[in-house]
Amino acid sequence: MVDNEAPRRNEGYQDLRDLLKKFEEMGEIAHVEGADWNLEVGAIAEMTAAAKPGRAKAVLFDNIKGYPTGTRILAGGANAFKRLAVVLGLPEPKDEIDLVKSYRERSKKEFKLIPPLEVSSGPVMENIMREAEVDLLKFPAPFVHELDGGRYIGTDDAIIMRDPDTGWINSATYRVMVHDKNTVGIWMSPGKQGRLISEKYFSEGKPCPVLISCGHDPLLFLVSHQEIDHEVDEFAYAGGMRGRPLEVIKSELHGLPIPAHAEIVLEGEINADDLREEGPFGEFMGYYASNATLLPSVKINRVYYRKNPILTLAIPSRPPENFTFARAAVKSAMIWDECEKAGLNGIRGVWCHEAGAGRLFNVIAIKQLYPGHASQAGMLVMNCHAGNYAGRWVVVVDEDIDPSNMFDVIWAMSTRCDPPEDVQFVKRSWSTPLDPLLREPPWQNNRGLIDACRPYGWKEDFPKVAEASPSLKEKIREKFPDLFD
Ligand SMILES: Cc1cc2nc3c(=O)[nH]c(=O)nc-3n(C[C@H](O)[C@H](O)[C@H](O)COP(=O)(O)O)c2cc1C
Ligand SMILES: [Mn+2]
Repeated sequence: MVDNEAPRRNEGYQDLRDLLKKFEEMGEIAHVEGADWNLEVGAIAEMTAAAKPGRAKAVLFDNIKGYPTGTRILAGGANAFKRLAVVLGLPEPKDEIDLVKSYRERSKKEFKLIPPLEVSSGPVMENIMREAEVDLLKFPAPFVHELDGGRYIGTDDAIIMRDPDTGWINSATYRVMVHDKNTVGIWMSPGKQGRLISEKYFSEGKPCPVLISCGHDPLLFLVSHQEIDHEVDEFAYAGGMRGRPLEVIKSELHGLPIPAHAEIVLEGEINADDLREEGPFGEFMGYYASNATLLPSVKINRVYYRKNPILTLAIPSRPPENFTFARAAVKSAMIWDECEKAGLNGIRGVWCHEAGAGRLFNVIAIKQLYPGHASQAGMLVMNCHAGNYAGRWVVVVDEDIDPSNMFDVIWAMSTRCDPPEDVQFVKRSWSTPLDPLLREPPWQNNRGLIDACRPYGWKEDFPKVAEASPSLKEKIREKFPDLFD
């Protein structure tokens, strides 16, 4: 049953094209003409995002070398305060924690899963290539970084699969390399939901049906690259976030749901017995941590695409990356929610720092209410589903510290944390071959929990902070306004 009574929060835009018009009016798009898909597109996207974390414009490439006018690439769609607020249907935030709080408020008050709505057609069906017509080189898949092993058509993508046992649809972002005009490779880290689903098909000797959406509304990318609970359909999650169902069309070959307003969607099967070399690819922790490997290849038999298609592009690299701000904001809110649902009291803020690629350095602020509270908070951040994969550091701070402000966090670590007492280690956690510290399977890593709160036992006696009081600051601001413009 589709819930059509739900509020239509994102009524303002229907798909990526409408959204681009809006971003244009907001002055949030940088246009680039004539860039080469070979290294230039990737370097421009990487460099512009890194120059202004959380505030860089999205980059729209047209007249890409060797491709017709109108065949475009969009990089960093939602990766800034103003644009992320539009995509999430939230007011423009003042700062990081304000964004996290308004996301949470919305999800607490209004959020429920809204299943996708099946429709008979949509813009993605404007063009279809079938069987021998399939030619992936029609799209300007970029060769992203100098040491990569090939061209990547899927970075800001959504890999859509159906669990053969339950019918659950999973949508996830996994990188997709082009092998040739009708073959690609999808790299899925051990334990990822799509990988578990594909292994079920393989264990029965069957190929795994798959859709690969390579251009779409940034909301689809946001839900596909977050750690959403097992057996929760990301499309229903996206529907819940926007307040109306995502429209989908049944695919021709496998009846999988094609987002009706997507730009480019490939359909095929993953074949466990046809292995091809995939990678290497510069990855999100900022390294080439793993070499090329042999992976099941994906034979593409259908391509559905809009006129003048737009490929969406995310650039994993040395942080800050062109997707890590948006990821950090949503992940911070999800971790906060999960900790609260696990019973944690007194949370004042959570922020997943971009320097940790939005995963490896996460900070929670609490008002300490009982002995052991800080350890509990740190362990929950480290082990809840949204915070677990590929983590490294969790820092717990008191409520007077803004967890998104690195200066404050370092001050707390420097003055309230006694290393041998306040740093704890957790071993054998869920990581990935992309972790530069890991050299072989099983891909498990070790973590540090830094308790940078005032020691609970004597926190009331902890030395007072040497800083003008809020009331004195206020008086000074009023009396000498010119000093503080
Ligand atoms: C730009 C980008 C690229 C990613 N590439 C991969 C990848 O190649 N393989 C992978 O396992 N996870 C990749 N991830 C992380 C997954 O998208 C993320 O863990 C997500 O939760 C997976 O969905 P699932 O929980 O349904 O498996 C990527 C994330 C982003 C933002
Ligand atoms: Mn999933």
